[in-house]
Amino acid sequence: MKKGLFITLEGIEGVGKSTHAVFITELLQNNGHEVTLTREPGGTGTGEAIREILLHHKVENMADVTELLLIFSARAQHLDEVIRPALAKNTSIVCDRFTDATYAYQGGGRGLGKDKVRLLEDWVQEGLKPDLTLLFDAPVATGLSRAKKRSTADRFESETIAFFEQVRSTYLDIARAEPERVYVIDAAQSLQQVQADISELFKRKGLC
Ligand code: Z5A
Repeated sequence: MKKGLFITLEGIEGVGKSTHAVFITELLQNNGHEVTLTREPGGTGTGEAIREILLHHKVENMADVTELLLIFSARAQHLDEVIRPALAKNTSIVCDRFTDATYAYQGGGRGLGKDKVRLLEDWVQEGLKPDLTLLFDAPVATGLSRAKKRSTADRFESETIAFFEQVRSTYLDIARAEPERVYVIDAAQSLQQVQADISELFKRKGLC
């Protein structure tokens, strides 16, 4: 039986995470892996209810710390109900966003800094980290224009360009700090080229 891997997909809005999550899940399944595709915030009944609160426009004046704690509440449930049980059965997880998003959005974008995020990460994850993270990187204008074409803006998507620039630059800092885990994929390329790059990376890593 193949070992279950914890794979996360990251990047600003509209860079193709959800599209590539399906592609990666199928790529792994076609190569004999059992895979659960999931997302954050969400992935469980409790997590999806928290997601509604986090993304909903009607929620006004949410304090940044409240947002951070809600995200980790959803994550605690996700780890307990989905991620840890799957990995224990050697089922791989493909997760559309995880804790790097918290460093990027709450730590960077909201300006809460790394330390509060790290404190919660250590407590809730007890050392569990993704085996592999794909950071889909594209200029903010590219991501936002793709996201706008697809749906109306949620509470995060209504943020300023400066917010998303900070999110993007925090993500790139993480990739520089952890090159053995985080692979940056140029998401400004065509869909076909991005997927060719993913396949090439997975081949190099012996995953397909
Ligand atoms: N959030 C947070 O603040 N802190 C956290 O810790 C976590 C999350 C976990 C919800 O995330 C929000 O939660 C998110 C951050 C916050 N902020 N927002 N907004 P989400 O992942 O559900 O939402 P999202 O980032 O907005 O996802 P998205 O808009 O669905 O983007 P995407 O998944 O990266 O892209 P996509 O849906 O696959 O593609 C968008 C469109 O572009 C679609 O029509 C594609 O066909 C097209 N596309 C994709 N790639 C290409 C290429 N290469 N060429 C041309 N067209 C393309």
